[in-house]
Amino acid sequence: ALLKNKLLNTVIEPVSTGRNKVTVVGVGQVGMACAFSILSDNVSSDLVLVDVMADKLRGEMLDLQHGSAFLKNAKINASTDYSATANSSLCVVTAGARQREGESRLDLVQRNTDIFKGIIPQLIKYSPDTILLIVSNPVDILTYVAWKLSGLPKNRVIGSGTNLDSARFRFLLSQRLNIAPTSCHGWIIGEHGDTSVPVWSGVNVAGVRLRDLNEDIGTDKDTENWGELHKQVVDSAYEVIKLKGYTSWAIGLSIANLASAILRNSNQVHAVSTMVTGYHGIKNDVFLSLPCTLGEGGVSSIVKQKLTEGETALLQKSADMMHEVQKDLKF
Ligand code: 6V0
Repeated sequence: ALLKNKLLNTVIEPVSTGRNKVTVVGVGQVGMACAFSILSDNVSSDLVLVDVMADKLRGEMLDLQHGSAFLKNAKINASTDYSATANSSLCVVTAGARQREGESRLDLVQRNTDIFKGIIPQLIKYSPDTILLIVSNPVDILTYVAWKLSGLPKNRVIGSGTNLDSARFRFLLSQRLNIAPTSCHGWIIGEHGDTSVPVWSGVNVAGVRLRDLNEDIGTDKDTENWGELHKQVVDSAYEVIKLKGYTSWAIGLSIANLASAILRNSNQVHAVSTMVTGYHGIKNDVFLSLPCTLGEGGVSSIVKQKLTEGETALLQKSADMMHEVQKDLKF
């Protein structure tokens, strides 16, 4: 008899419930930061990596597997074949080209749409009940592309959107106020990119609205120039890319945070990219970030933020721009 059979009396063959199985497509800087954050935060104990670069994929898998004893014994797999992803509760898509120095997110759109044509149908084939969490840029448009290619209901196709921009904004507020980021409340909505909208009308600490203390906050009239913080948020990715070549840790942490809300069915509110048709006067089918409750069904509701006229106008402008780009895309 095999040693294993001398050691163990089998009661049943182990079964996998697959309940918190997560697939990450793309094992570049962003995909690996997402995978690492998801594992080290114990968001999933069953992770599958997919990429087209077989050697890099296997190397990343082995490197993580060697750490599984420190990751609460998580199961870590990788394959270039999508059958390994079967029955994933969540699929995080980070595959695709990234911005080069000075390139905008929108410059990537057709290249990454073509890549998605090979990815999204495969994911859905093996996990028809999954939730898609799109990270590749330009994230809002690619979330629309993923929604189209997947045929999934809109609640189950989510873009990482401005969850990261909001975190950057809260960090910058925290630096200026010397209060922890989680105690500085502020939302960046709209496009994850150059036309994102800071909702200054709602920025608060402990319910005290900063606009009640400085009615010009966020405008050109403000002598303290708080509006600079939003400019810094918009420039964040460009600055980090210029300095280190890519961004990774913050997006990875932000994805683990979203994955946790979804898999734990927590109904946490996050600014994520969702279908916004009919909200804030937006008419076209576009995806932009609004504060959404996240759970095991994906987006279950959208918070009706009271936006000022100016904020609504900015959001509508983003929506028009998304639509302009989308209508020329070739599927
Ligand atoms: P990277 O390090 O070049 O990795 C991309 C990975 O995708 C590589 O390993 C490729 O082999 C893989 N890939 C390419 N084509 C396919 C395919 N058809 N199937 C499977 N895998 C494939 O890029 P990086 O990881 O830095 O960035 C990935 C994407 O994330 C880019 O589009 C970035 O712009 C985007 N980001 C999005 C952010 C957000 O907030 N939403 C933040 C940071 C980056």
